[in-house]
Amino acid sequence: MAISAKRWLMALLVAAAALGTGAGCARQKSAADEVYVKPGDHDKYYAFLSGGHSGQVYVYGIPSGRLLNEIPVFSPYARTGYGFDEETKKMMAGYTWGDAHHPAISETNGQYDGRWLFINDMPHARLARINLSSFLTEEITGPIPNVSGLHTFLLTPNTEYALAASRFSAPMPLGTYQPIDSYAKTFDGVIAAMKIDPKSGHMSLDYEIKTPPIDLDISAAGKGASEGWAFFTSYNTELSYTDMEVGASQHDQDFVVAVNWKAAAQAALEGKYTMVGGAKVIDPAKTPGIIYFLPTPKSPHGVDVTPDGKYIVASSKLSPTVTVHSFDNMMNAIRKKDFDGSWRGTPVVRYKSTMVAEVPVGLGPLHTQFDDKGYAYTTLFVDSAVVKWQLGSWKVLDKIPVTYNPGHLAVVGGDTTKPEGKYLLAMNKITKDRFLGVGPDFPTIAQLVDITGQKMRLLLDFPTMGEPHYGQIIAADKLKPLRLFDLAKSSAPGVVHSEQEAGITRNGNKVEVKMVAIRSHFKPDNIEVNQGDEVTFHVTNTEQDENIAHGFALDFTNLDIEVAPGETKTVVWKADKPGVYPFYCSNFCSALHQEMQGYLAVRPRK
Ligand code: RUQ
Ligand code: CUA
Repeated sequence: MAISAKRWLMALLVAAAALGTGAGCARQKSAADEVYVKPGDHDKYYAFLSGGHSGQVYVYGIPSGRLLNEIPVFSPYARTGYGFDEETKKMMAGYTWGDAHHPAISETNGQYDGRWLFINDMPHARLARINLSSFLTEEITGPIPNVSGLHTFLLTPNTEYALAASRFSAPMPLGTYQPIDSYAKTFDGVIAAMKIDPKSGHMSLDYEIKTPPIDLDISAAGKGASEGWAFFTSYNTELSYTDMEVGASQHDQDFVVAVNWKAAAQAALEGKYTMVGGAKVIDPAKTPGIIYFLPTPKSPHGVDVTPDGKYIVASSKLSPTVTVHSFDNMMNAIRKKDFDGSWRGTPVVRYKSTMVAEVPVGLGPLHTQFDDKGYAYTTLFVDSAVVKWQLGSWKVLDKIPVTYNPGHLAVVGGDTTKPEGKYLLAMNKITKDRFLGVGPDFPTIAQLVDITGQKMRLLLDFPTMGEPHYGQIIAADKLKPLRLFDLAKSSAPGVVHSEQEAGITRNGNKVEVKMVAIRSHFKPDNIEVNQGDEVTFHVTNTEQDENIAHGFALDFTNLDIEVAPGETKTVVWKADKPGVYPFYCSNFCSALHQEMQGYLAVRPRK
């Protein structure tokens, strides 16, 4: 008995060992293992998420979900003094907020090239460009003429253009009064083509295309097979201007607007435009071949183009389907003039001719991204889920609940010609019960999902800042972040390269201070001016050691900047009130950081 019991135990141990090496090994890593980045290790990906009406862009490490940086774009940011110094103040042009929706990393051959990140400000119709080496905002355009509510824009596959569109139609040029009830006759929609300089990234307006007063919503660039085209969803083909939730939801179909941007650029070159509000505006009714309407069910929101460029996928807010249009079919229909009439001079392509599938994804589809294996992923706002479906078979394969009500989603490279797959990030609108309470304003939430297997698998929740609308995820090795500014090469206004060059000069009542900040003092650190003087400080951090930033904060004023190693920033201050103003380094930099201080004395007017 004893022996057989022993044997039985042995057999059990052998079986357990076999399980350990066989079936045990095939066991999936836990979600915690997969997102854990151990201290000192780095994340494999960057995620750039917009901050909505915070006006900023937030940078996260993926898969850890760690918040790495806030990049100020449309709103001032005291931490770095963005919006406080002369250069960024000028860029912001007096605005102190923006509503940042759709970040877009610059592309070469339809793939993220890691040079710049562009982002829109809807209410002021501006675009901004962040340098992805310095992670600083380098450019903000002025409001783009004739555009009201710049909700969507796209980058063409080689970053030739940013095509931006108006969500709100308005009389052109902006500033023109028309009675609101003349909407259908006197309001216009606009698609604006901002040309991007390939070297500097600088944006300038090339041409615009007029559309009927529909609400242009979301857009995607054609690529591969469809390069040269761009696609915009629209709602409100009803031309409603009041009680929109009812008025703009009447039609069974609205339009995807297909734009041949290369043909439009050519038409602009040939002078086929009229100048309106300082823009070359092309009227598609007078210049055919530039835009076409693709009927698409029920107030479509997101539109996305498959990695090969062959299909255009539109998500219908008010129908439980995504509609797939074939680009080839569209081109054939255009060639054969297979139209369902026209609307305001623009051909309406026959729906049955372009549509190849209505994929029954579920309720409230909003946005789609793609992976590297021929699958598509669509967010369902109403169902609170992400759905996986297959290109070609158009079959729905899997559905994962997310918490709650997702808007956009991002797959690594998921809108490019070469998605990486691997992860999907759902950006959800409602958090409810997912985090510790922090008062009635809940943090927003992103959820990281593993998409390498047949079934999607939730890995991680993390809170997001502001309201992320869209985000893009790029492999970390595609970016080469700058470590410091090269002081020797700097020609910034007022730069000094050593303490010998620092000093104070006066010209009438204008005082110019060229100041050095270096561990752990300012030079000069005692400054005397007269009441009424205008004082310009150029503060140079002459350090050439990584990660040693200094601050310059002047007490009792609105003046605070942070200066990175090798950087110079300029601030201007009017010495209105006599007194003695301490200034200090506001960024902890050294053991004697607390000694890094000085005085500015303002002598009273005699
Ligand atoms: S939108 S939730 Cu501003 Cu991008 Cu679709
Ligand atoms: Cu410099 Cu603290």
